[in-house]
Amino acid sequence: MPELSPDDDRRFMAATIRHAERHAGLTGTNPSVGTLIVRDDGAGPAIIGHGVTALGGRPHAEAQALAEAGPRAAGATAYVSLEPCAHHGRTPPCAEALIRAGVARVVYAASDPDPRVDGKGAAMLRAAGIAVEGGVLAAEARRALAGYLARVTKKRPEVTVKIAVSADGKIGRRGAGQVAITGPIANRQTHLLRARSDAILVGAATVAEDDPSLTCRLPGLTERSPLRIVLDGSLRTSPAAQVVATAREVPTAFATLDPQDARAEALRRAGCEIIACEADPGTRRVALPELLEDLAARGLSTLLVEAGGELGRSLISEGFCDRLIVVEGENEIGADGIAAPCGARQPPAGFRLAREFRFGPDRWREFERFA
Ligand code: AOF
Ligand code: ZN
Repeated sequence: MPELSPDDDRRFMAATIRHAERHAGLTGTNPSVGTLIVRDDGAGPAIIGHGVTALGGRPHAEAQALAEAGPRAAGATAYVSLEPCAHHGRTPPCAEALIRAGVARVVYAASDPDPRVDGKGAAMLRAAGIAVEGGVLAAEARRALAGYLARVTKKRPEVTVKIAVSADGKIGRRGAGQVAITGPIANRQTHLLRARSDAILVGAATVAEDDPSLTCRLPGLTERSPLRIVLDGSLRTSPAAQVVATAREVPTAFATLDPQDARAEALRRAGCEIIACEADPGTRRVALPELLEDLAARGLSTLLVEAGGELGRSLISEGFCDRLIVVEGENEIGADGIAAPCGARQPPAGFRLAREFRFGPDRWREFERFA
């Protein structure tokens, strides 16, 4: 069988990572992993099996790709975006399935930090005489797996802070309620971002000011509205707020310092969950590190923060913001506007531009933290 070249490896791994994106945000606490089985019978390399971690997390990607490839997997190359697992979970180890299928070579992108895997998957494959190559397009795969990797290695979710800023760098106008800054295309993109996140966090000030619903309203994805969390240390949110009024349809939680308060009881009766938080000893406000740790312990891997100025600023300055999305509209708000925590073109120190799109009149910029 002709050998696959390093160029083939990168090309098929890129396709594997793209394939894994299909179930991003839909696999529970499991990462969405992709697998392609490729063989070349002389007419050039061809994909004979493909798999992505199933909705909810199981079966894993490899099992599905191998099932599709059938006996032709023998002698083929398997591309996997994450090191194949080595543990007996609710399914037998994928490394074992690859060995049993007789694949000749396994190429994977990112290593799996889960202590039950962590190199053991690769070792099992090598011990069975399979050629194993790790680290192919590792950075791309790590980006796609960022939520899972943050939860396992940093014990906190991956945090994306998203802000919409006007052309003059404002996020709204005090006392004016919701101010439209971005247009329909960028707004749909925001809803897609919500659908792929495990939870959305906003500050109580944003709820008081904008009264947002924070749901995903894309056709076909409305049931993908993530958990809404309002950071409200002293529970000042009005029971008439939209997030409270719809708490029985869309899961909603309040992160507070006063879980025993009568207002907490009223929110519970309205269907909200109350998350008891620790206070930061200096500011006496909800301590963000502990809250993030608590969310990760609940199995949340990706947190989208639709930030007002202050919460965004705190997350960025405390080093918890992994990805910053700034959507810049074309209109100006004026001198009475609320200043954004950062500029749309000039990211905070330590961030660099990763991707940029135009959505109608709006500019969507994604900055990622480096170092
Ligand atoms: C793979 N392929 O498609 C995925 C993997 O609870 P379990 O038994 O499903 O195991 C969860 C762990 O499996 C998870 O922490 C991660 O290490 C790995 N995910 N591994 O070989 C896959 N989704
Ligand atoms: Zn597995």
